[in-house]
Amino acid sequence: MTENAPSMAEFLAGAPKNWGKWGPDDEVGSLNYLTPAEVLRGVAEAREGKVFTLQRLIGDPAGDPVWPGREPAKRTMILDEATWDHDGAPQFPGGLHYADDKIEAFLQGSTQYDALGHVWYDGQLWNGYDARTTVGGMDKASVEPIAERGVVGRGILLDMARFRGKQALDKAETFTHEDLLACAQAQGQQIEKHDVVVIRTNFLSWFHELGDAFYDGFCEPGLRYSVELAEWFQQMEIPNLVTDTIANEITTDPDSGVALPLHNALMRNLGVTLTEICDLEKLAADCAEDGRYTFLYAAAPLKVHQATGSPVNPIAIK
Ligand code: UVW
Repeated sequence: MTENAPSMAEFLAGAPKNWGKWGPDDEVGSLNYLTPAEVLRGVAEAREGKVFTLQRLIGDPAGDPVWPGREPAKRTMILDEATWDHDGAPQFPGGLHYADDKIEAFLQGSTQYDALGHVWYDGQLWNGYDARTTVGGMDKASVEPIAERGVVGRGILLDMARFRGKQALDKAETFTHEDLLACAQAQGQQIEKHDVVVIRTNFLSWFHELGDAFYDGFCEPGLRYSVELAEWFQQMEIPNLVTDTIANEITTDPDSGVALPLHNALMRNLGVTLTEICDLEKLAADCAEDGRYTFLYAAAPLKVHQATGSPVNPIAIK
């Protein structure tokens, strides 16, 4: 982190806010835009019955990319055939054997939804909730209300890697909403109001190519915060930003040195949920093949009490 970076509040001065728009008790923010009519607009995109799951494999033998400081999920076998196959092993009538396992995982570790209260500054979360409500578990703006309602609407894939003629975007490569619009135009589609915006960078393929060196000078590519960018999200009433990177934006703003400002501009200030570390490769290949980049997007994060986020396996249906 840059020593003399401005504070988040200074950096985001003039950024738009949606606080209070859905009442003083709201905890799902821009997901409110996904009304039943918007669900049906998404359903209309499911025309061929092709299903794509967007979750990365937890416990992938090839490794799990995670935000620095977090660890990949660890799965442990608790019961297997070796458990039952010795003297003194528990016996069930009829000779029942079964396998049990458990995972120990950061809820923000793999493909995940961020709760709106996941990030904050100046002691306030989304909608103005006091940041002390996070202590010991999220009393406000946790993932629970998001999981309770589910996320269903029209999704649009913006394949930024393909648009820029690259196998994958590079470290610290940035783009803006103008680039997203140009990408959509090149794909022959338009981003519409209330679309779930899904961005492919394929940056995590570098994780598999570089191994541990992936984290040297860690700086992901992605959207770069500006007031205009935040205003575009607000005017387009985008409910959800989904990407295949760990944190959905350039890790550190190149000029100011501020880390993850878009997290705050979108989640804290506008109530736009973030979905991170998706696998968009099969979906992107299909979109490139048939030239159709829109689909029904559906995601059901897990209902975890007071959690800051939740693993999820989003689905795109064309
Ligand atoms: C942080 O907020 C640090 O990480 P993420 O939103 O990518 O889980």
